[in-house]
Amino acid sequence: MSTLKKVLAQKIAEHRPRTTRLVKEFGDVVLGEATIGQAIGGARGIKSLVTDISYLDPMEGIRFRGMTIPETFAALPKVPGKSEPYVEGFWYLLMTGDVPTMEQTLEVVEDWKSRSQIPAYVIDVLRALPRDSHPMAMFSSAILAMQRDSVFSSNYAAGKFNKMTCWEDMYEDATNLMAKLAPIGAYIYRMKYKADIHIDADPTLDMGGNFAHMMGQDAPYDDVARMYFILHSDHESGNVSAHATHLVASALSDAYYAYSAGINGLAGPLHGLANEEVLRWTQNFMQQLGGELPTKEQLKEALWATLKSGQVIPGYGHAVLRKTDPRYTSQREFCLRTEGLKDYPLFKLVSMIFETAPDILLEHGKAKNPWPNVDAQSGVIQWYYGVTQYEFYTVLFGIGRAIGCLPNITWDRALGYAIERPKSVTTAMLEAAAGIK
Ligand code: HAX
Repeated sequence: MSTLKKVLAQKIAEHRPRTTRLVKEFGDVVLGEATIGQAIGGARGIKSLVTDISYLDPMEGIRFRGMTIPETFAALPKVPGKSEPYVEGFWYLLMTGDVPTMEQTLEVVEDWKSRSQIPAYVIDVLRALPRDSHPMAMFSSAILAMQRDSVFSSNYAAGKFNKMTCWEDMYEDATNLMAKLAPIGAYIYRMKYKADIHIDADPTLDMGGNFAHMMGQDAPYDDVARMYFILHSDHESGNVSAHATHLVASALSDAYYAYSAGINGLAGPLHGLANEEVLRWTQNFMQQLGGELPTKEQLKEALWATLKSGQVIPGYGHAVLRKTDPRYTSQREFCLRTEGLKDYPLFKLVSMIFETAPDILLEHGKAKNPWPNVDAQSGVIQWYYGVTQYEFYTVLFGIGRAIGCLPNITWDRALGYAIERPKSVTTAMLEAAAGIK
């Protein structure tokens, strides 16, 4: 058994009594009450999910296993000669709550390599889809197609389900799936946008390095990929992609069914697709100006025109955060310290939007959070490094998001979280509760 799996087994054994005690002895303790606004308004703020993998504070932003983004990046083992940490080490951290040593990290690197081969039938599925299918539809189809290889489902069908040990099958599925996501993403990219000419994996590289290699991207894109995947990994389990994954897995569906569902949620423009929308918006706007940067007045007009036409300003606002997303700040800092990128016109435009949009959103008076989220900045970096096909950006997000969602559902299984089933009420019931006659 790998070190990671052994440590995970021990952590699960230690954690289980806490969950059991809470349910048995304190199950009736009230956490908060739902309002009519929350029932109609997307269950915003209702505390009814549990995860220890990450926590999102409205003012501070994300903490991964208790650590802020800068603390996380500083703590994790770095790829020799590179500036960003191993994605594999981050996976170990999210799974176990422990910062791995270099040795433990390299064990995961090798484990992922041994599981990373894309099955031939997945290539067939991808090639059978119309070439103009959205890359997220392709990505989701590829994940779903691999369900036939689920260890959990085949053991379940063979009558081998055991509530105490079934997390191990989920762990195997989660790791098998995680190891294949980056190669699948790169395959979709090259098939759709690079004349269908593919690059074989380089067995000497880590996940981030290999992804850059298979995409056909030179350094420092490998570090960009590592940073991007880590930053997009998780944001508590309440966001649409993580919640959809958790919800589907709660029916004892396997990791493939569950994460395909998560990817489908991520493909919505109010969620992960916002990074594509940001680029579409900024590119269209710059095109209208003949490639020039706008004046502040022109920018204000364009932002107001978007709002007045009933659309949202993509990359701004958040369901939980009430300040600038630290993931935005991290990427902005990356741009500011990268020669060439800091003076790049698209980055300048994104910075101008950062200076302008919050005031406009405040004046508009609707958005509870006028500040940028992760998606406002991520596309610029991709564009700068030559990945200009912005409809692909959410696939990058989806590779990263799995690093959070898959450990989450492994722990869901380990702690025996129940099938999810919130209660519905009728509109008449709400009217009665409100005292409306
Ligand atoms: N532009 C214009 N209006 C906005 C807005 C924005 N960026 N953000 C919120 N609003 C509006 C909402 O549409 C809502 O209007 P209605 O009352 O007419 O329905 C009102 O302000 C209140 O919304 P809220 O409570 O502030 O925000 P929600 O929790 O309902 O929604 C969203 C959060 C992220 C979906 C929202 O801010 C939004 O649509 N932003 C733009 C799209 C985007 O950037 N999405 C990515 C978010 C981060 C993420 O998940 N990445 O994957």
